[in-house]
Amino acid sequence: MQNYYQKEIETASREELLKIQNEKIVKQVKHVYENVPYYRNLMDKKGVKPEDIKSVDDIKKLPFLSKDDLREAYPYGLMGTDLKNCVRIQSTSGTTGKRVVAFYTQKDIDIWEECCARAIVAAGGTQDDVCQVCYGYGLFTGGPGLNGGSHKVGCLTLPMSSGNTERQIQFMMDLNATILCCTPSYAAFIGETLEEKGYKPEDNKLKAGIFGAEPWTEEMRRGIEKSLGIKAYDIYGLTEISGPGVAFECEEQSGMHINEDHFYVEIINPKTGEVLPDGEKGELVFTSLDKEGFPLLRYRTKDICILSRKKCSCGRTHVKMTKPMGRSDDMMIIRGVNVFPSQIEAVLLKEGYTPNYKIVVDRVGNNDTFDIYVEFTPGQFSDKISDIQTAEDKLKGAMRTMLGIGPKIHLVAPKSIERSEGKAVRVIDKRKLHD
Ligand code: DLL
Repeated sequence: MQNYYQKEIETASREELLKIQNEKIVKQVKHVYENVPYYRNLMDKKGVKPEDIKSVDDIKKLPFLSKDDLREAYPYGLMGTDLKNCVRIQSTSGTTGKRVVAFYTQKDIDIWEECCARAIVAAGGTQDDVCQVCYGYGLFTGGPGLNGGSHKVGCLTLPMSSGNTERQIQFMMDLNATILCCTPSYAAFIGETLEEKGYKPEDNKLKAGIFGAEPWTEEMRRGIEKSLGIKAYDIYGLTEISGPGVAFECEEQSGMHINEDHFYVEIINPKTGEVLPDGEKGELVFTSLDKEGFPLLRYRTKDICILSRKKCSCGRTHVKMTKPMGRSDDMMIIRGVNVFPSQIEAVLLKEGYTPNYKIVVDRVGNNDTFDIYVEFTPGQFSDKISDIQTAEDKLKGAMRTMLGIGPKIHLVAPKSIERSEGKAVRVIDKRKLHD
């Protein structure tokens, strides 16, 4: 039997869906033009008026928004309503300078949680389930989003947040968790830990997992499914557009249905901005059709993927996106945290080092390793092990404060990191995250 959280809209015909989108976009553009001066300026510069937008076909006339705009308009410049109408902010993980602060009205939160509820039901969730949420709670959207979705479905919710694996396992076993929500790398780690403790997959009551927030492969999916004895479903989202639940996998496990009644999606050529047809690979762009607090239009995600409108056996009609196949910027996701090389550079300069460094990211088993090689400046150079250790620890602490995760620091002799004649290659990412 097929299960849906909101059957009517999840299985609406394309015509019905289009009608809803067309009605919403006309209202939304008018509202944004009248209430968000920052975006009104962009529209004026492009010579587009709200009257020019009569349907979603006209969206391509609108200007794009990028992370740079978000930074420029930080913190309140892209709000669509008075602060007093908002009830929550969420933010991207541990990033200074690049931090995105998104505002939500109660209606925004309800819709966001409904999107997460759709994902949970698509993974087989019902009110008989015990849903263990070990995404981080707080500013990160993972915990609050899935927590809200789990409540909406009526699952018994275990708001674990991330970390403390011993406790996660104890609760999972003692309280018979049936659905696990966390990053795929943490799911794999939980699986390994269970195995080390001598548990077999059939010893737990889990039946499904809802994993996202970072890239993962089909191979990793198979590993997690085997070690936990579950079906593992992908979920996608980003803070700017709401959080998890922008798109989610159904039982076909072959791409994620985008909640098109709330988010209009385009794929563009990241170099030219040209809109590409379904089936072509490009950058995902979202327009929120009914967000009140933070109503972004044509937001460039930097995530590269392909859309497909092939009929899905689950009965859902909403377009599917492939797993993100990479990014069109230099953002890395390490242990679930978004990291930009520019942040690392900022810490090095602040701590008195030169920006001669190399970042090496790898995956050992299912865990990300994160190493930064940094040159001592000639004045700081020491060959005393204790001095090196102290300096490495201090730099690691500064990195942790900036990034939210601590890399392993290797201080090396001045001028020992090779110089490049062209573009410096500072990041070596050895993980194979895309099939
Ligand atoms: O990661 C929201 C989220 C929480 C999604 C929990 C799923 C589950 P941000 O911290 O703003 O929000 O990071 C958004 O993470 O642009 C992608 O590059 C990446 N990302 C999110 N989901 C996936 C996924 C949350 N399923 C950025 N596969 C996005 C690959 C993903 N990458």
